[in-house]
Amino acid sequence: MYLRRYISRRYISLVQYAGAAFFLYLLYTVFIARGPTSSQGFPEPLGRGTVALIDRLGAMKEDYGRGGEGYGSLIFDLRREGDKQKRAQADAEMKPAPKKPAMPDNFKRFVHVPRKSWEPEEEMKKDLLKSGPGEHGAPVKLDENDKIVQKQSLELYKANGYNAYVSDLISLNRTMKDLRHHECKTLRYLEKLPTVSVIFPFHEEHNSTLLRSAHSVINQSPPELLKEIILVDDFSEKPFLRKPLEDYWKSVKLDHIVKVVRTKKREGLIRARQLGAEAATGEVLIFLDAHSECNYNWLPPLLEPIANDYRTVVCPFVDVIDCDTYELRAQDEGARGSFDWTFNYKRLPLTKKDRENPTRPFNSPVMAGGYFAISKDWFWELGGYDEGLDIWGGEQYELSFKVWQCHGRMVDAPCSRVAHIYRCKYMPFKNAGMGDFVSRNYKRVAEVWMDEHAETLYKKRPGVRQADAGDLTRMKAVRQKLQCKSFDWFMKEIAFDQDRYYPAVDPPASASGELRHAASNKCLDTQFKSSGQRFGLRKCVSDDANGGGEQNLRLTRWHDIRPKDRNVCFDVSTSVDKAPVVLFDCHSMKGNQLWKLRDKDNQLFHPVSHMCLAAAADGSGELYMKTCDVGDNTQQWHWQVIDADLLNKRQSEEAKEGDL
Ligand SMILES: *[C@@H]1O[C@H](CO)[C@@H](O)[C@H](O)[C@H]1NC(C)=O
Ligand SMILES: *[C@@H]1O[C@H](CO)[C@@H](O)[C@H](O)[C@H]1NC(C)=O
Ligand SMILES: [Mn+2]
Repeated sequence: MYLRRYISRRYISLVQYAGAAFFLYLLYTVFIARGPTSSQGFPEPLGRGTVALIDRLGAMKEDYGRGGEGYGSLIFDLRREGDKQKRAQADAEMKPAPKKPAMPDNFKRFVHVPRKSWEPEEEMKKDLLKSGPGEHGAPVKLDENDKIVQKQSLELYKANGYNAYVSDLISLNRTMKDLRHHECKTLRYLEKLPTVSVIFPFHEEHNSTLLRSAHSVINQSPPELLKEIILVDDFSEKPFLRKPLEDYWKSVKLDHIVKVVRTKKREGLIRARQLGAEAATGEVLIFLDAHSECNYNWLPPLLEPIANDYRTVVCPFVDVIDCDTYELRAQDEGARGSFDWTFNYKRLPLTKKDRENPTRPFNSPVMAGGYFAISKDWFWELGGYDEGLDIWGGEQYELSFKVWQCHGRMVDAPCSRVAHIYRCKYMPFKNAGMGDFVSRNYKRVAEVWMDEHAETLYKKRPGVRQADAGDLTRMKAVRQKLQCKSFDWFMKEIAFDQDRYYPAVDPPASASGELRHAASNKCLDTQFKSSGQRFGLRKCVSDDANGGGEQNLRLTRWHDIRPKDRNVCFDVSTSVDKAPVVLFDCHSMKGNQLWKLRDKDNQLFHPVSHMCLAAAADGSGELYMKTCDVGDNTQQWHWQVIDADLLNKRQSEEAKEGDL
């Protein structure tokens, strides 16, 4: 499931560019930068890729009643700061007046706070001495020959979508592997920061995993910042999750921090989060899934941008807890979040500026899932979540669009890292009899926030157009009241490069149609396989119209190869002889999915592995990679149609692309 997708590193341009970036960065630190950014940043190549994101909790429909109250915000009074005000006035005369950022009174107190290091150095030293299963994020492997263990673990696996048997073997206070960029440890943050309520919605979560999620928050958070942890039980039936859960927190004398609130019926993830937010008393709300572990010093980098401007929403980097072994590992080193026009969550590369400093928070158009920090005031000014959204789906778009369009900002904070278990193999929760709730949710988001761009979504997903969105009055009133900007502004200013990677209209292909194998005279056929699967050759449809298959392929503007009208790409992730070729979700960012058509030799060259696409001489079996050899007809391919001008133009430009 979690094959790492390496993105190509073009070392030469990188070195040239590193020099330039360093020079710019020096200018930046000398003339512009204020605050704690003391690190010198060399740009990183594009991060490793595009693992499927946050899984979801299923639940039953029905409305959760109350809406959030809006808190009026006060305009921050600049008059007492004479110079600043004069400067602001001068600026205002230069430019058309931007909307003044409102700042609620209670965050004024952070304006002149000095900075300090929040590194938990003593705890980290003590942690080094600990040993045991899973400590320091190490994997736990079960005895494959022990039938009883295997049977019990399979049962727990099926019930949870992760190996809960392994979870039970690991300390509830296990130590973490520090995955942060080393420069994070040198940063200083405001010595006073707002207080926090951490909200964990859950449904039938496995007990040790749930308890570890809360313990990790307690262990990794300065006590003065952690106001409370709110466990929102969405109508679970497991006996432990009832009274024993509350008794547990009393027994470890942490019930003054950990609170349990319960829904009265199944509400789904979105309304469970909302219920947690209503119960919260901290100044900042942090939403996490109940199968998470926080890493060292995760709070200050999440909170400081909010203390500076309460309308900034901050997301941590989300790392991976392996669903089999509970091993902790990095997912990637950052990318901006976005979407394609069928509303799949997608990633966009960091900009040059983002890469100048690997510790500095960067703008992200769309949050990855349910991991974010937001000031309570801002959350309720935005009306909280749209409670008309059922179960899951669309809520990350709803919140992200309204944060940006209503004069807020959303950033990812590289120095704040939280690990998440991506469920795998088994999906324990079913969405019984709910109909197409995802289309309904998407329609609500599109109708309220996307203006004329909704039409593009409806064209690509006709089910959304047909869905009944229901009453939108409450969310439309929020947009009206906050005088939010247009979706067109969002697309032009924030998701400005999305169209380049995930366009509304596919640009013409450089080569297309059948791809005929010279040795066997058969055609490459992806056979409607899905992401992660291999494929092979079949008799060409043009030779035998009764044959069927999926042989209409495209070599695209992103230099990847996709079956027509699908968003899966030929992907190679190793460089050994006979390396398999699989279909994998397209990321439009080259790397493992980059192909170069050597049209003189009829080869399809894969620069990352430095090998060529091949198949057995008789056309049997699956495709694989082979050391390139011009005379070898098992690696020669003929496209049905080649647009030679377009191909040459794109391939010669390829080297220059990718650095925004
Ligand atoms: C989890 O619940 C089971 C009973 O369902 C219990 O035996 C076990 O001790 C619990 N684990 C923890 C960590 O409390
Ligand atoms: C974990 O740490 C907490 C203190 O944060 C302590 O009360 C609890 O007993 C510890 N639990 C285990 C299983 O070590
Ligand atoms: Mn999850």
